[in-house]
Amino acid sequence: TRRCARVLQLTLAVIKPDAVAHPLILEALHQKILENNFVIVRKKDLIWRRSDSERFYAEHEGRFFYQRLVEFMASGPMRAYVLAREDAITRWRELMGPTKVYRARYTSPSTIRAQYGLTDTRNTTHGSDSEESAQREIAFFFPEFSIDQWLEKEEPCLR
Ligand code: RTP
Ligand code: MG
Repeated sequence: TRRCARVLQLTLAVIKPDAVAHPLILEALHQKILENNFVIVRKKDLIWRRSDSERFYAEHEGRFFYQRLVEFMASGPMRAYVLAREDAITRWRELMGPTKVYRARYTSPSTIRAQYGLTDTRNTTHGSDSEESAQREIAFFFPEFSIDQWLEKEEPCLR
């Protein structure tokens, strides 16, 4: 095995339908990913069926925002990325900012959600919140992608 120049971590980042709908916002978010030294491991544009949405957000079933969340996430095209970086999970969530847009605008105005978010549901982006959810979510969006194969072929320094 090679010496590791840096230890990488994978995360799943999703650009939600509200942001994909606006070409300038979509491009700005893509640039932000590159500027922040993420390696784009995989990228895919897709549209969810309602049943995909319900499966992905099953843990939120019963919350007051569940219906509008699953409806919104199946309402139009999204873009999903597998991203690699040191501390990818935390770094992407820092760039997104707080879930609630009003809070984002108040406490962290330079974040993605503060700049482009519309509401707490239509808040531009999603990011995995732990290594366990990153694994699950990468498999959900990219069932054909094998982390182990990628590791062997391309990047032996993953954490
Ligand atoms: P996620 O679970 O997607 O990683 O997002 P998160 O931790 O930033 O936010 P969480 O509070 O867990 O919310 C899960 C999803 O529901 C949407 N949401 N809508 N009041 C609302 O309309 C509302 N509250 C939360 C969020 O946009 C997030 O995708
Ligand atoms: Mg959450």
